[in-house]
Amino acid sequence: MNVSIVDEARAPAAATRAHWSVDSVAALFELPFNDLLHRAQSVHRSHFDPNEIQLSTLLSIKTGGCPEDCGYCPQSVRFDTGLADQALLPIEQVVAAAQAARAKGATRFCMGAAWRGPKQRDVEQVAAMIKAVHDLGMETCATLGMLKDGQAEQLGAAGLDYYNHNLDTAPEYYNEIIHTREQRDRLDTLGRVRAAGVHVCCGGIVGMGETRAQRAALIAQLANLDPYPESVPINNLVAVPGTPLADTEPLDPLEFVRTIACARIAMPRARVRLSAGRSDMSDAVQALCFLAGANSIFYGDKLLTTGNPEVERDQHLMAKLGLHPAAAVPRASSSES
Ligand code: SAM
Ligand code: DTB
Ligand code: SF4
Repeated sequence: MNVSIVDEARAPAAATRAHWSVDSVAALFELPFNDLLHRAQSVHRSHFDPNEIQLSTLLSIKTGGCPEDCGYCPQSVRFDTGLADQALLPIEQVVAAAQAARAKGATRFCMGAAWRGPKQRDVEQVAAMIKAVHDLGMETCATLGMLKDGQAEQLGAAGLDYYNHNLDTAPEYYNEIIHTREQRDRLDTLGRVRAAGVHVCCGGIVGMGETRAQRAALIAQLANLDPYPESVPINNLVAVPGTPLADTEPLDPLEFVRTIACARIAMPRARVRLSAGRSDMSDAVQALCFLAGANSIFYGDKLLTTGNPEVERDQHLMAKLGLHPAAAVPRASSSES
């Protein structure tokens, strides 16, 4: 199979179209590990400072009780995970968390809500939070579920830089994991975000029992979005007791590194984020992910409801690897798109 630089050479200067067939991504996965990492690091270096890392802090602004049935998620009302529900936080608490994240060096603050999608009243309340976080000089991100017409515009007008909405897994595996909405619904929301001029943050989860071919299909699908997302979170499943995926066999860490490398090659200018699952990763595996082209992490002691490496551990890791944090780039003057 041809794994030359053909696809990459067709990638235009901006983050616009370069078609990736599933076979061409699958062929990347099959490369000898050193060849794959060399290629990914070469692509990475031609678009980014290889020692720069972007730091995003997450906050769950509304927790649990979600009507959806995403098989990986501890926040679905359908699974008994022992999680305590929490209504939408008051804006003061959100701003205090953003200030604390900024003080620790985060430049992007991502607010997540366990909704199928926000109601109009929710959009108004979250818009006020976005404006307040934006006014702190941080990049803003929100992940609130499916959006209706006009909602992305409202969030964008409040100062939203990124909207996170993941494709999660390959189209042919999707219905094994989620039954309450289609991948098409997700693509529609992503279209609304794009049309509103808000940056797209879209990735997926690996380690959910999918095949390598399905991991390749997920990366190809993300890369073929036109344009591809500015920000691509690659999550390793956090297997939470009580969820249908609780007993899933963990993914080989080197296969996770390969997935990062393929994402970097297929989406050369995207911020590829080494996302959920870092708590169980050694420093050595994380270093390989950075070598493979990951240049962003979730930074802070918690993800939404599960753990993340402590800030001190991450600071130590960054110092050991000589990684320095990226500066905040507000949407109007972003160089990521
Ligand atoms: N409710 C909104 C939605 O689903 O669009 C926003 C919040 S949801 C928790 C955001 C994303 O977190 C999901 O799309 C999924 O990719 C990721 N996620 C959730 N639970 C996870 C887990 N246990 N392991 C890894 N990633 C997870
Ligand atoms: C994303 O891709 N991963 C983050 C963020 N976007 C919202 C969420 C990970 C959640 C992991 C499980 C939890 O902590 O609830
Ligand atoms: Fe709800 Fe989002 Fe969890 Fe799915 S991933 S159950 S939509 S909170």
